[in-house]
Amino acid sequence: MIPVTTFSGKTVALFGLGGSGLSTARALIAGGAHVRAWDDGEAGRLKAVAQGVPLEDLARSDWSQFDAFILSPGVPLTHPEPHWTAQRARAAGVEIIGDIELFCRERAALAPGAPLVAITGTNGKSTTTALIAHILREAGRDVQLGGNIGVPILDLEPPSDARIHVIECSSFQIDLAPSLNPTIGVLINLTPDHLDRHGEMANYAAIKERLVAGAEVALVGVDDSFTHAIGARLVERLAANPAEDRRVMPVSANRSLDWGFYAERGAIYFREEGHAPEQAELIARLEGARALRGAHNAQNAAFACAAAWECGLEDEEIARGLISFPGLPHRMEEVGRIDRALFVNDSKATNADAAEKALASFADIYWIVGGKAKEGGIEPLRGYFPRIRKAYLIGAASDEFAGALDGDLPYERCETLDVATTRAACDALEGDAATPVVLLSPACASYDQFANFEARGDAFRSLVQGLPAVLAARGGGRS
Ligand code: UMA
Repeated sequence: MIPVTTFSGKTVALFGLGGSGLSTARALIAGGAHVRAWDDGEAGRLKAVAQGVPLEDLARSDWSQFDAFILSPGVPLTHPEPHWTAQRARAAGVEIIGDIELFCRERAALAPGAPLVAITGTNGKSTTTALIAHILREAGRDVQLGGNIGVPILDLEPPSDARIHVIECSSFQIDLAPSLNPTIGVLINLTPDHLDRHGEMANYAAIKERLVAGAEVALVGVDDSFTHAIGARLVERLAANPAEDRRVMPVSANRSLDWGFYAERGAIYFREEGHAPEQAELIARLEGARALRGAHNAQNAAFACAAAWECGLEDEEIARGLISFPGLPHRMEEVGRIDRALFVNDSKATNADAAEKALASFADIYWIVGGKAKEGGIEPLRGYFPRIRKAYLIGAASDEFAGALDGDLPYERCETLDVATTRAACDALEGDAATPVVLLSPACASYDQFANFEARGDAFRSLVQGLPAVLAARGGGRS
């Protein structure tokens, strides 16, 4: 835990007693603050009481007594309308901040030079964050990994000069962290997302921009128009203010650059400004990096290489980390092999956009798809049908998806994941593909049959582990 000493002796209101709120309350109390916490839900309040966090119904509070207001990231700050607590805080002139801001202030007080790598973007930020942490750890660095990826930042070990904090930041968290100033800031990509919480794209992009604008080294994508514009703006600002000791480094996932880091033909390169193309340095090859298949992972890898390189790692250390990266659960996660067949759990793909990445990464796919359909269904995936041998439909979307596939792709209605897994495995093992892939990439939410996408992916993993016995009972894989 990182005790928050910067509010020692002060009175702080805190709202939202989920994972990050409870962690923040504990850290504030450990640092000597007087915390007054509340949550709309009883479950959070009960947990707080059990952990010795003092409750106060903030609707009845005198807000002039508070030195700060700590808000959980999931609670609306501005859109669709500010939560009532945010309105009360503003009316009383109390600053509204989150746990990342408390970390930044603690870092400034304790160890201002402590390395902080902060990662944001619309897609791929969890994989990139985990990959950076993995590469650094494999190279023997003392690494703390947390933030939006799941471990609240104040649950980590305190910052120090010899310890690197690698932190995933959501737009909600950046919005609550006005003094975020990472050593290395990473902005991977930007496409419209969370607009219900940010009103419009311009506002969402401006919030994301703050993470790199405050960084000593800003690693900024150039492959979409939003990040491209942000990078260009930063370059211009730094050119106009040479006294600012900051750098911008462009990163591309799909083309060589005049300078910066880029992925090209399965490898990651770095080209220094002013160097000729042939002088570009080969950092690492992606061949053999089994958890980094697909174009989207080339982007994640390019950023991770850039961040590790900026942390001072040697090329060989970076290459080793890429190869040994196990990947994140439920994201194109290899969960087994039976004979020639590979089994891949991509349960995190809860919409067509996400499923597209897995479909683009494999051939000879036996595709388990379905659940609670999203708007547009699987229509956007039609271009990938030639890669798919057969689809196995599960869940509430079965009728809709059968309609979309009819006449274009063989399919079978399986209703449940266990039936689909066995059917797909049998067909994959009986077919003539050299490396058939049984892929769970549902393009749907899981809620019709599972508590969440994690439960769906865990169920698939156990089904695959139990498959040899099931297949043996059916006669060696013959249905
Ligand atoms: N609550 C209220 N009233 C409200 C809204 C929420 O009382 O109007 C209370 C709930 O009753 C609950 C608490 O607030 O007790 C939940 O707070 P939260 O939604 O901020 O969730 P935490 O459990 O604190 O988790 C947060 C992040 N959640 C969100 O940003 C929504 C987690 O990111 C993060 O891992 C965690 O902090 C640790 O840093 C999750 C996420 O979905 C993975 N992030 C979004 C994303 O990735 O797209 C941004």
